[in-house]
Amino acid sequence: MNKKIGIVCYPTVGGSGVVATELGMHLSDRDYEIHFISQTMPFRLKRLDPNIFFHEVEIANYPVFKHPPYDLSLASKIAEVIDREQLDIIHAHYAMPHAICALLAKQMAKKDVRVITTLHGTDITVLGIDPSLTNLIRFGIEESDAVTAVSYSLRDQTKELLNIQKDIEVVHNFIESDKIDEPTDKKELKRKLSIQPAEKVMIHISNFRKVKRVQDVIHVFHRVQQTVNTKLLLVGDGPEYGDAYQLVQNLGLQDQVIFMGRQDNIHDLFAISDLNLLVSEKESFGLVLLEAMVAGVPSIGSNTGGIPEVIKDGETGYICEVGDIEAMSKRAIHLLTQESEWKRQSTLSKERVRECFDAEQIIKRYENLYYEV
Ligand code: GMT
Repeated sequence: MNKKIGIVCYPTVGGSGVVATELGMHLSDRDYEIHFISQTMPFRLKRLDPNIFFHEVEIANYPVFKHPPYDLSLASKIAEVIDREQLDIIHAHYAMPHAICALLAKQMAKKDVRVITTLHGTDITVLGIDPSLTNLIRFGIEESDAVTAVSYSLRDQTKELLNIQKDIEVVHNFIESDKIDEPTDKKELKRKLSIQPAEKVMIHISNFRKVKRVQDVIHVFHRVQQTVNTKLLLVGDGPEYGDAYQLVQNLGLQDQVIFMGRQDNIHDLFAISDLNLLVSEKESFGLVLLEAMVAGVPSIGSNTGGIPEVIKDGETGYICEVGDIEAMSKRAIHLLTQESEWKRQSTLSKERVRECFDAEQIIKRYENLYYEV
């Protein structure tokens, strides 16, 4: 048996939880013993695996607490699991509060452990610059035994915004690029969604937070559909859902935009899509871009954060400035009407994801780090 790793993450829908869960499952295949410590069972953790354990954090609730102290319960649970299961490493995903709780647990536990923190995005770009949290997050980073960031952009921002001297290793997010595709009956799926066989499909998948600029996606689509026979799939849910829905009504696009809510089977949706849009204000990586690439779907992304590290401009999609609806629409129309260019970029997308973001090589980077610390 290899090392014993405790993984602390947000279990619900969200890229950092997906990355943490996938990492744990890959490590268990490599004979590591994995202990997830979280509020609820990570949502992607569906399969039964004798090397994977889940430890639920019980939150102490008592009338004197105005807010039940989840963070302290988490730290206490991590310490308990370190000692009982004799963990070697705690890998905390997302600085707040996970890195800080892991460090507190390390001090409480009798067994010596190493703490690795992976920074994912808004833990730095939003929370890290909140004056009430900056010092705490800096502490979490400086005191961790090793720190990784999911993009060069996030590493540089962390160093600059928080004035960090410590080394931060960049380990990009990953995906299984050689997964055998389950046969998707594209025609049937399009028919079920009332999409004509010849119609093009644009897609946007997110948690519909302000930062994702879902309204820009709709404005781009509004322009594109004036030239190209196309439909838009909006997948996900979140605070901007209502406004997005209203905008679609106001623009008279209700017959062409399909709101799908949260969906599990993203692979099938990409199988019928021609173009993916991720035009966020801030985005440290954009995991959904990898899902699109695996399916051979080029993306239009905004020039922010880690997006330009994932999309190769002019090769696997296009990069446009944040909010530049006109440029995005032109690029989209170009890709949806120039079939040979679309095919070229579709092929390059599949190649790039295999070369640069394949789970096999990225998991090795994490394994090396575990041995280094
Ligand atoms: O930081 C967040 O907003 C949440 C986080 C999450 O849990 O989904 O998203 C971040 O981490 C993902 C996984 O590494 C990245 O793919 C996302 O780009 C990143 N989100 C932002 O930077 C807005």
